[in-house]
Amino acid sequence: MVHLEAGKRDQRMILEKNNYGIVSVILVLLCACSVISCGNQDRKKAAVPAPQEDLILGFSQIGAESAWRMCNTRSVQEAAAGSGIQLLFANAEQKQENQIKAIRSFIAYQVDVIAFVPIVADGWDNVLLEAKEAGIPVLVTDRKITTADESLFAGFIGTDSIQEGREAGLFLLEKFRTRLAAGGTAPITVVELSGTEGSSAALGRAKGFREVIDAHPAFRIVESISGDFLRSKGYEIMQGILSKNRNIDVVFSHNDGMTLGILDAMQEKGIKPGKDIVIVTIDAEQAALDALRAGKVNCVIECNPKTGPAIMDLAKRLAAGEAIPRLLHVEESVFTEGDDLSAVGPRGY
Ligand code: GYE
Repeated sequence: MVHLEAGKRDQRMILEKNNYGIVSVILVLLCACSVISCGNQDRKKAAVPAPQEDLILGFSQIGAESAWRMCNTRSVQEAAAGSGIQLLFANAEQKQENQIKAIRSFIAYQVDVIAFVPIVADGWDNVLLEAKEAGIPVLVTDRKITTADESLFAGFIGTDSIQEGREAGLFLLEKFRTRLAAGGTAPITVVELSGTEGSSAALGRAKGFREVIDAHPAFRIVESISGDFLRSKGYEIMQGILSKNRNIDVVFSHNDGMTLGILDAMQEKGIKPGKDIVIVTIDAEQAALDALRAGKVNCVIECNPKTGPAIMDLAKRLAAGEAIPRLLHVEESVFTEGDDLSAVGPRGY
């Protein structure tokens, strides 16, 4: 037995007493949890709907890579608070393995519903099967997954990335209508800054864009590089491209975050974005609308981050054992340089 000075002994006693206190609290909590989760488990096994007033939603978010993402997070958190739903929120800091860990902890905690934003499309079947076996319905939000078993999730709410890509292509057909009609030999050179590799947002935007411009051989994509939806990478990549090639007609950027970095890099090189080079971007953050008004970008395609209230409504329906629509695409607009933007209010992100 280590001999301690009086003071220390008293302290240790207190600690031990406290330890005992803490230990007993933890024990009670564990019992409570196991009772709750047993209760939840039994209720789920018996497919008895969760009482709405104490609905627990586990939400796995990707991270905080853009103003868009942070608005999406706020929308979810505010909507949960506003509808009395207990939200277990996990920020995965851009890592799929963290999302899988978070979903597993939601299953262990026996939440009533799980919702998540899949950072990439592939690799979810195992953990979603675990949720299914635990009787917990899963809602996929914002980005889509690819799966061999569609029954692993109850439904999707979010953006139609393919349509966003098409809108970008359609704007360019209009913008270069005269040049296309003239049928000149000089290609219209396009640089694409794409989003997170393997994400449905990047895959869809790239696919929709090519669906439109591939029908017009005058367009030539000379570079397509992932900037991971980050402003810093948008800046770096554009700096690199401009140091070796200035013969660029168009930049198609998969999100406003990267676009803001691109504008910085261009202006540093004395290039006038929106004039010397046509810029098409997606998200419709406030900064992008401001750049459109200032003539620094030519087309902004909205991607709506404010899905919180709809997610809470779907979570309640799932917890009540109701079926939900398999696919819900949110309403989105397109803003172009020719539009009267005076009626467009503050974006909130
Ligand atoms: O466009 C971008 C964010 O998943 C649709 O992710 C979303 C995208 C959005 O980083 O800003």
